[in-house]
Amino acid sequence: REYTVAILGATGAVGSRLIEQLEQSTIPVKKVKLLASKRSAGKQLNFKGQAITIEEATPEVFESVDLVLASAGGAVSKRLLPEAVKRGAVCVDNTSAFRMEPEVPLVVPEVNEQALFEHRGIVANPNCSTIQMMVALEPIRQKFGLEQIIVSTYQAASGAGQTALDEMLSEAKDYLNGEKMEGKIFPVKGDKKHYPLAFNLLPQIDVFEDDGYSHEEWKMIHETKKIMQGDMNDPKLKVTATCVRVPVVIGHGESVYFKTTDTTLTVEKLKETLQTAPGVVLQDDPAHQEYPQPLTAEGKRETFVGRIRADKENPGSFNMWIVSDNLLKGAAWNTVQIAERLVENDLVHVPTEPYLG
Ligand code: A2P
Ligand code: 11C
Repeated sequence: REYTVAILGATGAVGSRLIEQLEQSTIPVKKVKLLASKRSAGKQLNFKGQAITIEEATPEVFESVDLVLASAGGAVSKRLLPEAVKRGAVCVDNTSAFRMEPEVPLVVPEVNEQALFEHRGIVANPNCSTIQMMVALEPIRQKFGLEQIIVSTYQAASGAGQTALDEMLSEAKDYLNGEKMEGKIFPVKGDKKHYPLAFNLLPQIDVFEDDGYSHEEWKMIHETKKIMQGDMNDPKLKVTATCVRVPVVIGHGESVYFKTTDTTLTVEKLKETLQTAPGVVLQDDPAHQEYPQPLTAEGKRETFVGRIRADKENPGSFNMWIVSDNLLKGAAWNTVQIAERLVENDLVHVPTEPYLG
């Protein structure tokens, strides 16, 4: 079987990587449709060297589409993906629109691929900072049990999209030219106040909840529980997070402190486990100053792990440092990887009782 694949949000930061990852994937593609807003309709982008005209995303364009890879924002997904499912397309959604719906599997293939078998038309791709943490921690959880995760993130500007990234780069130019930096997008487009990100750190990603956590922190906590335990509220695994935007272009960093259930566990055993874990590259050699960095992770599909240290006062607890390309494993590659698994398992069919939002 060959598939007609639509990329929704094809002109965006993730969209351009979706095109590239689909070009490199094992999915037999019959036809590609590139979709964006009215503003981009009529412009052209290449797929495997062939110019394709961008179409405005409307419900009707999904007629005869088999697979949709969506990354045009939550509101667009909410409006259009049910329309695509109605027309028989299976959707892999990179936005947060449906992640917490019980009918929608939230999938990191290295962790919970089996959840794909339950899909009812829409599969959700987790948040970028959640995905890389799952890839690194799941093999540890499987072997040694996991009781608690305390994570602080260092998230790149590109996580907020292409226009936000462009703003940070122009702020940097202004700063170096001795001009005043004027932030209009960060920390959150449309929020009450804005601050420059260049040469700065912003401890706010997404809007704040009533309890003082940012929505990005909320996502890391609840998505982790849904992916690892199947239930976003399961209290068994304790998770807490602090999310910070840093003036890095691509690549999220995470400092993770975790408590296993094995008080005899050593750094050596952890390294052995991570060395053979799917999707993980162990980069941990302090003697040679080898550790993960955003600049070296950029453009790679893997999740890089290093700086593993035992908490000497709490046996079974450890610190480690995780970096991955937020636009690839954090977004486009995980999305295409899910699509590959749907194809391999012959799951590109909308069931008789589809989930329509
Ligand atoms: P466009 O370029 O036409 O605005 P990013 O996350 O990098 O900001 O990219 C957002 C993506 O979502 C872009 O491809 C953008 O297309 C697309 N998009 C934004 N609004 C809509 C909409 N109303 N319908 C379809 N696509 C949209
Ligand atoms: C960021 N993690 O870095 C966000 C972007 O839920 O898919 C991804 C938002 C999401 O700003």
